[in-house]
Amino acid sequence: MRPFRESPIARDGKVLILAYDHGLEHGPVDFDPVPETMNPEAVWDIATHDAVSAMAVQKGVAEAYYPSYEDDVNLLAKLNGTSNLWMGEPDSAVNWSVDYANEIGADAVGFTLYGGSNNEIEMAEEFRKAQEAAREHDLPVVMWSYPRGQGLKNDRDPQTIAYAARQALELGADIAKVKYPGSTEQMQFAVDAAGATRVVMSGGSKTSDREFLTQVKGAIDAGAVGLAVGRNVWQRENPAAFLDGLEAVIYEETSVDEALDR
Ligand code: FBP
Repeated sequence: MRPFRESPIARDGKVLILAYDHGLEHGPVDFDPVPETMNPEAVWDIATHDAVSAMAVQKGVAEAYYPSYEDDVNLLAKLNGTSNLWMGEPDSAVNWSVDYANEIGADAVGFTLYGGSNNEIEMAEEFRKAQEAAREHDLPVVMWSYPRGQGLKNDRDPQTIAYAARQALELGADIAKVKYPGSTEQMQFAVDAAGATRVVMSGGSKTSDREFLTQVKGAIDAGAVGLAVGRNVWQRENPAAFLDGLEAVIYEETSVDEALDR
């Protein structure tokens, strides 16, 4: 396997994935705070910021818009996804193949695993197919490792998040995208559990600039290689200014105060 620093979705060994699959996962409600974000072009434009090392989208958004952005943005093909209209046990349909993502020009693939769901076994088998196909195309694999489902009481429990990070290693992901457990120490436990698999923090619903940058700083200090974020960037009135701050914390490892001054 090639060294992570040379990964097509990393910059100097760090990662900032801009996620924009919310139209499927949550529905148009996520675009309400900044109505222009309903138009995918508005978010592809945000992804041209230097801080963004890849943009994660579903197949339809890649097919329709990536050709206009392929010179400026790295594509992370989010292979599976479910709508919020689905009321069953957590599950995620595989919406495109790795071969097709590769044909469109993907630089990496992403896949959700709901560990603990009654559908975990099928999801892990689908992940196996995608992971092995990605290896054939030399595409890095990012696992959205989100324990959830009937039996799960608290998906923020540090043990659960470390388990999610470990699942990503055990199943062969290059990067595990996990929720921030709440402190640097707890995140470090997840990073340790992930071993050779790199860890990125998952964004979550929008918080204040300082609160979010503090979490990101906590993750970086814990050894995470970066962030996969959606709403905390494009639900802001000035996403480019906030990306300047994230760039400082992730790539230059500045303090939060310094990043807020950018
Ligand atoms: P956010 O930073 O907006 O949370 O986006 C990250 C992400 O994983 C998206 O890729 C996805 O659409 C969303 O979160 C799923 O959120 P959840 O399933 O936790 O509601």
